Amino acid sequence: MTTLIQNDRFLRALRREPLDRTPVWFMRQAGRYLPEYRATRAKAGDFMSLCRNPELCAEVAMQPLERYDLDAAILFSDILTVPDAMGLGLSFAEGEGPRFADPIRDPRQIDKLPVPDPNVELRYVMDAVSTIKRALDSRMPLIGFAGSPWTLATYMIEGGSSKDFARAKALMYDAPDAMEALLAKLSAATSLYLQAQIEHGADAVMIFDTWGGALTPEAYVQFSLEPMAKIVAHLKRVAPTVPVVLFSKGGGQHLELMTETGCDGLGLDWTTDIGKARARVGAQVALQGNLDPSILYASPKRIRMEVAKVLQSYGNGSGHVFNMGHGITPGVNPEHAAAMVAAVHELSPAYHAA
Ligand code: 1CP
Repeated sequence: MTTLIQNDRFLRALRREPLDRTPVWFMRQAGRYLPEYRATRAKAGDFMSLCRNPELCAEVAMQPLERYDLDAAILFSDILTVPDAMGLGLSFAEGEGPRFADPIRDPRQIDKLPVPDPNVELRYVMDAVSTIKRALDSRMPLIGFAGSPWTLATYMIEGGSSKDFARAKALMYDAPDAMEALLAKLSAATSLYLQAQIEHGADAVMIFDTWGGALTPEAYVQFSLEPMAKIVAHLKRVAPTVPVVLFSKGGGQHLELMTETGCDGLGLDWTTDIGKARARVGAQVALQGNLDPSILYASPKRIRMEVAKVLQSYGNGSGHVFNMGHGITPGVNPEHAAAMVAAVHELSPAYHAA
């Protein structure tokens, strides 16, 4: 049974239904820029212990909602939980990025990788979804998420973050069949993972393709888009009414192809003009974005001006979810995020007048 959600602006915008104002949430809204997040993480010990504790996940997922008048909550977890569940051994050292103890260094490892059962190896994520849902008490929708197969593959092959994706791209060019086998496995694992998040209460899901923009247009289609399209097709079969948002950072030139996957919304980074994107694909999908996250380092007055420009560029009517073009960064003053949210509240109703 589905319970009615009190504030459903986010879901209505994804369905491009009429609204009173533009909904707003932001990527990494629960994170290191908030002192209360840092306190909870300290209580957990480290980042993965936080992710494995459903009560603390709910605590941090709710923190931004207490500070700001937002229209969606997002699951607190990470995209790298899936490769961890495939046995690669994820850890986050203090002040450093992610590390895999057993990265893929030989294509022969790929065939042996298991497709995890989300209700077993990723049980802690499902428990976090259920616990956050309970804490939300139907106030607003909960967004579930996963990484794109390509983005996960880069971390699995590099063993962590990378600037040039040297190993991942070498494998892609020298052994495309091995790369496709890895991506197929990740598509299967991610399809089940997102389906399980929906079964535990996620009201919409987003696929983060953070590194899709590092590929040539041809490689993007083969190695990033196609594996994501398989996931969208699976979700549309098992949960046709749950909106799916695709976000390829640096993927502004591929919006038409992304739309053809059958997704409901596209996340845009700040290098794409949202008005021009709407003219290209706005009749078929909603658009989410796309304030430059660095604007939050400027003054509240300047932030308001830039929010106004994004709203004006999208223009009249529904189909826009206000967000930033990427996650909020740890050095941002939380008051500046408040200025962004307030500006969306004040300035967006004019674009929804009957
Ligand atoms: O030190 C800490 O407390 C850890 C910082 C942190 C946080 C708050 C990491 C480590 N992950 C997260 C949470 C997280 N990650 C969320 C939670 C929900 C929210 O948005 O509030 C989400 C959606 C992610 C997704 C994620 N993790 C992405 C895709 C989105 C993006 O930002 O591009 C990626 C690439 C990761 C990998 C990751 N997790 C964390 C780090 C430091 C990294 C590496 C990033 C890189 O390689 O540059």
